[in-house]
Amino acid sequence: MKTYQTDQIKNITLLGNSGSGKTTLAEAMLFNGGVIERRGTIDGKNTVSDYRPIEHENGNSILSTVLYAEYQNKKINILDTPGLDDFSGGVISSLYASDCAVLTLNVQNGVEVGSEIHFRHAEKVHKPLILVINGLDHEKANFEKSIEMMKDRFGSNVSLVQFPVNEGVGFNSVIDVLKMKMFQYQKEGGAAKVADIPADQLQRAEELHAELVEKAAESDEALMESYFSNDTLTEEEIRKGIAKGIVTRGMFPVFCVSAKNNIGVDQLLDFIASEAPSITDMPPVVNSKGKEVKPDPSGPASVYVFKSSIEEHIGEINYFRVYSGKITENLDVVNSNNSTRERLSQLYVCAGKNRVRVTELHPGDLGAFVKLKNTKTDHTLNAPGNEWRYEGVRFPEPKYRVAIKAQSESDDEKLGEALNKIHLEDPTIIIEYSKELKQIIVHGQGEYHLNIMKWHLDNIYKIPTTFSPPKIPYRETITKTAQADYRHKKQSGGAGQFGEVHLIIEPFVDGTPEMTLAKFSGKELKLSIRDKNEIDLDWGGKLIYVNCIVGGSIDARFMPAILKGIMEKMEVGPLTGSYARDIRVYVYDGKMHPVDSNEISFRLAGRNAFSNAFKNAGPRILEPIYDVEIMVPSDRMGDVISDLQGRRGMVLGMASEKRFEVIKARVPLAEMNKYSTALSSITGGRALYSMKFSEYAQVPGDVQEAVIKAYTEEDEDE
Ligand SMILES: Nc1nc2c(ncn2[C@@H]2O[C@H](COP(=O)(O)OP(=O)(O)OP(=O)(O)O)[C@@H](O)[C@H]2O)c(=O)[nH]1
Ligand SMILES: [Mg+2]
Repeated sequence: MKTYQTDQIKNITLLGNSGSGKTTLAEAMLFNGGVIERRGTIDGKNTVSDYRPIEHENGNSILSTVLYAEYQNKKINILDTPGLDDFSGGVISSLYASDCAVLTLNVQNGVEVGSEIHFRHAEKVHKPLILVINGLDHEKANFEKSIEMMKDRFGSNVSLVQFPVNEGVGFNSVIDVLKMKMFQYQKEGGAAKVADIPADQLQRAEELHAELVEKAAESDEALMESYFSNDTLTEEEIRKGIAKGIVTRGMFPVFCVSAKNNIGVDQLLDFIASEAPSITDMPPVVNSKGKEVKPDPSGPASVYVFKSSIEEHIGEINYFRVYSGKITENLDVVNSNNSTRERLSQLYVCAGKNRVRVTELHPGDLGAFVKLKNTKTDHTLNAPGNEWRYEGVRFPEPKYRVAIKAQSESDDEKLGEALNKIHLEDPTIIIEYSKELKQIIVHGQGEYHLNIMKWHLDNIYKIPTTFSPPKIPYRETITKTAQADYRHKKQSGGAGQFGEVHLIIEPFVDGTPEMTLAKFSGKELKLSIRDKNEIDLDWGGKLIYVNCIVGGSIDARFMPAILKGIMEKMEVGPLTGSYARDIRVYVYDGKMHPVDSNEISFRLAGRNAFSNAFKNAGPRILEPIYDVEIMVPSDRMGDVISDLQGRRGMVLGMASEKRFEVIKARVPLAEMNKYSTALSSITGGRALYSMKFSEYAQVPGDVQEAVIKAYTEEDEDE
C-alpha cells in the first residue's frame, strides 16, 4: 500500500440502529475501494466486518471493526460499529478515533430508537455527521417519511444532497443536487453512469439545489456575501460551504443508497473522499501537558491505542491513531501509561481480521501493532522523552451486574484468564473479584451484553459457567452510644493471659467533636482525650480510635493490639457480617496483670468489648445508593417514574431536553437488579440511563429484617 499523507486520510465511524445496514454498507465500501473482489453478505456470514463467531451466530455486529478503503487517492478508514445499545463501548471508542460519523437509516423505518441514541453519541463528542438513507431497493422503502422524521428529530441542519429515483424494488438512480446530475446504476451496482436530470425531476432538483446552496452559504460569511450578490454559488463554493458546515455540525448532508445492491455507494465515497473532514479540519487534540498536538509528520511520534483485540494465531492486536510524527517499523517508543519501552516491530493496516503490512503511517491515520508487551486500550505511545497522554475514550459506566462462577472449580484459573481477555477486547465488561462478597462480579451494559459474554465463555473458551444474582455490598454502623467492658483471662499451665478493656462507642459524623462527658447506666464519666487515631477504612467511612486512658490502667504499648481486635470486628459486622463504618471508639479504662498481660490478651479483650458494645448501639445496615439518570421519551415518563418508586427510588428532578425528559433519581443498588431489561420493556427500548455510586444510607426497618433473615439462613447453609 502506498503511504498516505495526512490530508489524504479520512476516518469515519458508521453509526445507526441495528439492522440499518452499516456492515453491508462497509462491505460495499470495501468492494468499491478495491479491498475485496467479492461482496459478502450478512446471511452468507462472510462480510469482512462481521468476522467473529458470535457475529455469525447472531447476524449482528458485536464489537467495532476497523476497516479501510482506498478511493480516489484517499485512504478512508472505516469503523463499523454495533447498533445494539449494550455494545455502545465500540461506538464510543470508534467516534473517539474518527473525525466524522456516518449515520445510516433504514428507509423502511426512518429514524429508529438506535438512530437517535447514536445521533446523541455523535452530538456529545461534537463529531460531524453525514446521514445515509439505506435500503432504497426495498419494497417498503419510504423516503419521504424518513426525511420528515429526520428533520423532526435531528433538526433543520438535515440537508438533502440527493434524492432517489424509482424508489423501491426497481431503485437504480439517484439525483445529486450538488452536482446537478443523475447517477444511474446497472443491476449489479458499482460505478454509476452520469446522466442529465430528466425533465420530470428537474423542478424538484432545482428546489433542493437552491436549499442546499442557501444552507452552504450560511456556514461562511464570505460565501453569504457572494450568495447575496450573485443569487447563487458555484459548485466549488457550495462544496466549500458544505465542508465547513459539516465540521461545525451546521449541516448534516443526506445521501441515498442501497448498500445491498451497491447503488449510490460510489457517490457517497466520492463525497467522503472530497468533503469529509480530515484530522487537520478538526480542533487539535490537547495532550496532558496542556499543549495542542499538531498532526505534523515531522513532529515527535505519538499514537493513542483506542482498541485492542485478540485474534486466533496472532494474539493481541492494538489499534491506534497517529496524532503526531511518522510511525515507521522498528521505531522505539515509550508507553507513557506504564513507562515501559516498546519496539514497533510490525506495522499494519486492517480490514477486519485481514492485515496488510505497511512501512509508514502519517498523523490522522489508523493502524495496528501486534506483539506489544505492555500496551492495551487507552495507552499512549510516544517518542522517548515525551510523556504525553490524552484524555482518552470515556467508556460508559457499567449499569448491569451479575455474579459468575465456573461450574467446575478446576476451571477457576482458566475463567480468570478468559475474563481478562474479554475485558481487554471490550473494556465495558469489568471484572471485580470481591473479597467482601466472595463473588466474582461482572459489570456490563445490560443483560444481553453479559449473555453474549457467557456465550463466549461457553463456546469459545469452553468454560461452563453459572450466573447468579450479585450480592449487595452492605455496610453496618451504629445509631447510639453504648459501653462495654471485657476481661480476657486464661490460665493454662505456664504463663496465663490477661487483659481488660473498658470502652464506649458512638456513631461518628464527620466534623463532630469528641465527647468529654459520657453517660451510661446512670453514671457519668469524664473522658480526657490523650490521643486519637483517624482511620480511613478501605471499604469507605471511618473509624476513630480515641485513647482516654488515665493513670496508666492500660500500658500505651497495648493500645495498638486493642485497635487490632476492634478492626477484626469492623470487618465482620454483627448483623450480616458486612464491613462496619463510621464509628468512634473511646478506650477509657482497663486492667493489666504484671505477668500475664500481652498483646494477644488485649487484642481479644478489645475485640470482644467492641463486639458487645456494637450489639447494644442500635446497629443498622447501610446500603449503597446510586445516582441514576434516565433519558426517556415524554410519553413514557409516568411509567418510568412509578417503576422507580416501586424500587424505593427517590425522584430528585426532571428536565426537558430535546424531546426527551431527563429524570434524576436516587435508587438503592439492591433494587437496580435487571433494571436495564425492565426499563427497556417499559419504554420499548427508547430510554437510556446511567448510574453512579452516590453514598451509603440506612435501609428501612422492614428491609433490614429481610436482609438479616437472608444472611442468617445463608450462614446456616454454609
Ligand atoms: N433490502 C436491503 N437490505 C439491506 C440493505 N442493507 C442491509 N440490508 C439487510 O439488512 C440486514 C441488516 O444489515 P446489517 O448490515 O447487518 O446491519 P447493521 O446496521 O450492521 O446491523 P448491526 O450490526 O446489528 O448494528 C441484513 O439482512 C442485510 O442484508 C439494503 O440496502 N437493502
Ligand atoms: Mg453490523
